[in-house]
Amino acid sequence: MDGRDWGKFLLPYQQAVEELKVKFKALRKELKSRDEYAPIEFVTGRVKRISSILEKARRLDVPLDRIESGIEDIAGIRIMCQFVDDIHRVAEMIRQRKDMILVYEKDYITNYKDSGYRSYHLIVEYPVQTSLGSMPVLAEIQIRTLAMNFWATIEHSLNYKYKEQLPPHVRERLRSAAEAAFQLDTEMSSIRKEIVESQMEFENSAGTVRNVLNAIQELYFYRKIREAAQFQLRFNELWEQEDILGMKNLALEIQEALVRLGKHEEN
Ligand code: 0O2
Ligand code: 0O2
Repeated sequence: MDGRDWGKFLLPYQQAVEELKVKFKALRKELKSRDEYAPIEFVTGRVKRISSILEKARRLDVPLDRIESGIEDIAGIRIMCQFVDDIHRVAEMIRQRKDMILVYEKDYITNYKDSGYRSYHLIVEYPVQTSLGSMPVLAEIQIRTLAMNFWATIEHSLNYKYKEQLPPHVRERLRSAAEAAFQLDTEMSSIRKEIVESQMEFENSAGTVRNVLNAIQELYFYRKIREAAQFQLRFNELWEQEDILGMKNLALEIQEALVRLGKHEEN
């Protein structure tokens, strides 16, 4: 049996997973604030368990002194997207990054696995900064839609439970469930435009409501009680009628009123 110090061996992988999670979560945040729509839904990550590393080394015939290069997913990051198109956008962003080097890609979306598994995998080399200097570690980034993730999570847990000895009829049903997940993704992609537009519309109207309410507060602040109360009444009416266009016009009117009062500029 290998006498290596696993704690020490896994340390750079843990660091890589933590850092990559922070980086991709930050990317999500940045894209969201810039785009009002983020191609990344959520990010998870894990370091492979020692028993799984040993099992994989045995299955792939990787000598234990070569697992650093022979097993590519000791550090694993998973990026979940709403739509299939988003997967390609995220993959392209990873290809362009300067803080990791793309080693190779596996397109299990076009070439889905026999099990029915679909995902886009990128194997990257990520330099971890240690006290002894920079240490490159391999990491596997899996990019998938929520539907692909739903299927893979359940299939993985069933396989785990049945120790990869799933009865043939169950395998067959899982394959058709994967097909159903794929149909769902296709259907969602086809209405994507409408979904994205409605998301942007929502963010937009939420912003308008915020602007109107803040401006009314400002009028109260400057003791323009009558104007503020009138605007508040009109706001209530428009809110009741869900009149977005009317709300936008009201926002403009209040801004103009504030400018006229000369109060807005003074601050
Ligand atoms: P939020 O805003 O709470 O969702 P960490 O504590 O950072 O070391 P982390 O990232 O919390 O570890 O753990 P993990 O297991 O890597 O990732 C879990 C993250 O994925 C959490 O987000 C979960 O909320 C999110 N997550 C898991 N399943 C789903 C899901 O089905 N839908 C969505 N939208 N998110 C999911 P955070 O980072 O805690 O942030
Ligand atoms: P974990 O940590 O349990 O997820 P392999 O194909 O396994 O001989 P390879 O080529 O290194 O070896 O890996 P591959 O297939 O490119 O990707 C490995 C990872 O992809 C797996 O990790 C899974 O996370 C995921 N994966 C691949 N195929 C399937 C599948 O049929 N079902 C599910 N649910 N996930 C799959 P591990 O090793 O399972 O580790």
